[in-house]
Amino acid sequence: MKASFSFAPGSAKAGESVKLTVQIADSEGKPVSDFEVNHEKLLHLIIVSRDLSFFKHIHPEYEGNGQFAIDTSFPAGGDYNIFADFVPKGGTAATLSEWVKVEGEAGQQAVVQADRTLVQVTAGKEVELTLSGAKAGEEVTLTFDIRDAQSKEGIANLEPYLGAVGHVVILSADAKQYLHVHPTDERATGPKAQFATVFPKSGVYKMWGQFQHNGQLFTVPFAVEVK
Ligand SMILES: [Cu+2]
Repeated sequence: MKASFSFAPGSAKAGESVKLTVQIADSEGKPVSDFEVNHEKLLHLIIVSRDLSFFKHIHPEYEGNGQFAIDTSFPAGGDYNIFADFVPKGGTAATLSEWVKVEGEAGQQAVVQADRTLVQVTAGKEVELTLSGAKAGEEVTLTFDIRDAQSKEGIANLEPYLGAVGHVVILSADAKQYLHVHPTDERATGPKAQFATVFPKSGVYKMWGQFQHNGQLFTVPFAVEVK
């Protein structure tokens, strides 16, 4: 299977809205036109910059004949990796990716480094990440502990996002490994949200946890080192 990404009209420029079209086709180039609903959507698109400092998770509209489209924008010029995550009808989950170029002035590029402390503050929330282990090839439980940043009180009324307590995307620092992550209890509402995954190899991985509270979606990034 193949996912092809294209921009209308022709190219994407930093800071400008552009129509991104995704065409899903089989190995013979025929459109794949039936999809299973997975996490409430037919297609999940993850877009990251080369240095993984930029992350976007969006859901294009299905236009039929294996084609999806959405209006989106990019903050700076440079290379972006787009991942299409979907389940063809009767098939197994697929993640297909491609690098695309965005015109315009490049942003500053940083090396992906493991965080020294796994606490992040965003959107009025303080989120602490704990890993049950950090060894390649072993199942690891990721626990996100979500508190109010001011009162430090645990938030126990998280709302479902994409049908579960949260959604986590993990990429290796070179963006070559896209990890599938599953909530251990989809119906949890906080303050703890737990997920299980397996890191395939040693190295630095970046992850983004996405949660919803009071109707507001928030995204917390973490970078961890796996031995
Ligand atoms: Cu999604």
